[in-house]
Amino acid sequence: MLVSHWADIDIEAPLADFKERGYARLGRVLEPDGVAALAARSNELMLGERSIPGLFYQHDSSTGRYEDLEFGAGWVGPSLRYRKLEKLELDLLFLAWIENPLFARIAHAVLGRDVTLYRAVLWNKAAHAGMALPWHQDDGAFWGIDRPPSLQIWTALDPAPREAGCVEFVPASHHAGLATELGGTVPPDQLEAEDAERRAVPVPVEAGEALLIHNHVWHRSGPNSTATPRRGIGLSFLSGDTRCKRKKRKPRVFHPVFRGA
Ligand SMILES: O=C(O)CCC(=O)C(=O)O
Repeated sequence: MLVSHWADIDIEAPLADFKERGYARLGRVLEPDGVAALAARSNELMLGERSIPGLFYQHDSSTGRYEDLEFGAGWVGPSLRYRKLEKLELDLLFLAWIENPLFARIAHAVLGRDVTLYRAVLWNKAAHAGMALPWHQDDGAFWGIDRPPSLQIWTALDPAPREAGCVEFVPASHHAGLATELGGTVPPDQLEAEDAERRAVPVPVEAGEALLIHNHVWHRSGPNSTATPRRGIGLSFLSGDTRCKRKKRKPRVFHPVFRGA
């Protein structure tokens, strides 16, 4: 599925951008047959044509508003309007993509020899649907880990122009760390203070392109007003020594990746 010239892809320039701005374009990394296979697999999973025990589902809200999302409902029947699917590593086709040698090179460069997977998510916005995901950061008390995560790699399975709800960033916002201890959604007073609306940079991509996303960079995405879905695979990696801090339930043990690389 990976482009054949992967070993020649320069990762230094994207990694420098990632460090400086909190996000970077990696360019086209997934071949069209891989795009087609992973997109088809995404739909099979959403339509229940293939079922994988342990896969996590969250459907779009009926109003299309993020605030109205129903948490904990999981699988609610066949629908192409699931907002996200998590634990993609349970699916062998997705796992093959997650563990590709280009991502291994990048993850080792950023995180060291031992790398684990915090989450592997299908971010889906159905045609003429999907919701506005507000400005947020991917860390904080809710993530329950003992050190800040940094590296996420997002791969487009469809063209994601602005109208389809491409991911947008406030460049360099990651340098200030977490906006709140809890993490997640950035509060309105901070958005205003930092002039987020004016500084927002939409990053449209073609199917098969990938982005590096720092967990702390402020990012968001809009609804999809186009006639095609907008699907992306978001992978969050951790350094292998990161531990889960949760106490109420058994601490999570993160899935090791790139052991062979
Ligand atoms: O794909 C999206 O719309 C959101 C992606 C995102 O927030 C993430 O990867 O952390």
